[in-house]
Amino acid sequence: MQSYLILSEEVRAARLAATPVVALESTIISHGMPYPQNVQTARELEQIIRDGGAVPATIAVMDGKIHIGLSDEELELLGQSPDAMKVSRRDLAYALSNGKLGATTVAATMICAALAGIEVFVTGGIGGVHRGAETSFDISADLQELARTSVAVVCAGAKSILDIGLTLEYLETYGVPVVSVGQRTFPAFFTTDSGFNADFQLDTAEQQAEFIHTKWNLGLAGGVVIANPVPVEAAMPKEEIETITRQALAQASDLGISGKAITPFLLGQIKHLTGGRSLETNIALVKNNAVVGTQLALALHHLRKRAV
Ligand code: PSU
Ligand code: MN
Repeated sequence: MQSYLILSEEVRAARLAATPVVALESTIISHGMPYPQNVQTARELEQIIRDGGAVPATIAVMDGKIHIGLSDEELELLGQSPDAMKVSRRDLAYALSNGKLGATTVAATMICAALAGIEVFVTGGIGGVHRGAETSFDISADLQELARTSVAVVCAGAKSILDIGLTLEYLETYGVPVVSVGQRTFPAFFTTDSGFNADFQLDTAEQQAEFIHTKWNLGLAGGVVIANPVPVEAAMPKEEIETITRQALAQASDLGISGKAITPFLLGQIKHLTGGRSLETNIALVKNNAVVGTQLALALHHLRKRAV
């Protein structure tokens, strides 16, 4: 299994020095943002993690290997490859056995992080139950992954392209705790308030670490959603996002787009319809998540040291 993994030099050194590592996904680089802002943001995220005292590991699939930590050239390659394969749990073995350039989703990044022994993963937003899922059956594989793979996922909630109420119901059924940071409500990516409460509010990294440590110590495998709202000054107006989301959903339905293409299509339309302003919000929220994720990784690390 380990033969599928290639660790960057920085991650290998972190291992030896027992420095905590924070995983980052790559779909955000290849599909989530335009070049060159995507590469620049990826580098800034990595630097935020270093400045916080941990080591970043951006995860992607290349040349038949899972890369845990990317070199500058690899980041650049991915940033200039909007046609990189979108790799979720289903696609991972195919992408590896066929030597594809693959950007990992939340689900696939969780799998790869767990294989590499990384407990904390920072992203923008998780996938979920799509609006109309009662007929389309479109439920992101991210949710099943959260149910089974023991990685804490720091995100800014889920976009309102999804049915957030049903997403939270699904997570409850599968025993995935949804923790909010600094507020009671579950955030909706571009906006701070989805209109639904998270399960638990835990504001400090120490509280979050204690909770996660207890869950896993009990033998309750599976992920935890750490939902960190976008900073208020960077949030988008709620009504505007709702209007744009409805437009994007109508276009997807007119064009008959479904399956794995739907999420990238909706994300792309939203970016287009907001005239690029959503990009600034997006960048601000992931950076904020990187800060919270780094603190969590350090707090978990300290807990473990105390425990042994
Ligand atoms: N939601 C976002 N931004 C994203 C994604 C979702 O706000 O970039 C990406 C993530 O990689 C996520 C994936 O794991 O889309 C979910 O796709 P699907 O719905 O096809 O499972
Ligand atoms: Mn889907």
